[in-house]
Amino acid sequence: MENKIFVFGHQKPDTDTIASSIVLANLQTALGKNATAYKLGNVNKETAYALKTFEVEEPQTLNEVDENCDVMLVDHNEFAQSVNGVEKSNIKMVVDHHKIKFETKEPLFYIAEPLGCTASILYKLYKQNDVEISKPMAGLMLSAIISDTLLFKSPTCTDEDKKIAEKLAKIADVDVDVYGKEMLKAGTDISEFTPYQVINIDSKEFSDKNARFEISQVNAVDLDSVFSRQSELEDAIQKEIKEKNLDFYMFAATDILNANSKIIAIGNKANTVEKAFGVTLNNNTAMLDNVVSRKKQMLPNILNNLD
Ligand SMILES: [Mn+2]
Repeated sequence: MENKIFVFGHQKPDTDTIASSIVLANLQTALGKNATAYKLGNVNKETAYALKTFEVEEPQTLNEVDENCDVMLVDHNEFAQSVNGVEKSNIKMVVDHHKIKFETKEPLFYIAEPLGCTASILYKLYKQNDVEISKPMAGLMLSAIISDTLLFKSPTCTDEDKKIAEKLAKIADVDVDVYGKEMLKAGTDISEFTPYQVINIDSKEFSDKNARFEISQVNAVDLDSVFSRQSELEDAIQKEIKEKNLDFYMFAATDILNANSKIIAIGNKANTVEKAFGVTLNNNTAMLDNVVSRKKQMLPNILNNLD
């Protein structure tokens, strides 16, 4: 038997990372390889909903790999976001849709496309290899596209992602809009989370032009319920600012049904946020119309307005 291949996505896994790991392992198995999907951390509620709907088992957790391991990476390529020991392992393949910061040791398959989702690239790999897509695999790929593109509302979404999602929905036998909203909603339940956990669900720190700041994002269907916790969220944010010595912190609750974000911005340079989006903070909050993507909207606007 050929060497076992470990297939996995990034740390703090999202739906694309988990779905794409399972799907690539499935495709490789169909092609005669001995491939198994793994996760690098707990799955979130949205992903759990997708797995349950399409009756697919959650992958086992992988803590580290060594020089004897054959691996395939999905939905990431930077070693800092990957598993411990990845730099020593034998990387056989990367399938990804992020900017590339990757060093190769050996020749490999590197498949990158600027699409909204890794799963869209995997759909094309099934077609190229003439492998049939099962209903559960179609359901997972569809879930990943819905998640990464916020049901096609994110500016990261391409026409190709939309077309592929329509084809997958037919195989998965679901109504994209109905299923998509239910799946996204399942991921927005933050009632059991402490304020610290809420602001750290999906948070990234950045530094540029002598400014250090953090942008945190949560998906929501009911902005009022998120903001009923504003004062305790602000306490948690103040603590982060102090501990990390940040110039400002922006917390965005993104309304996934209406494609807007309501923010809390705090810190010495919080006025950067006002300039970036042409808004005035009122009680530390503002509404950003049509802003949903950190990668394509929030971060670039802020970077363009740092002093
Ligand atoms: Mn992705």
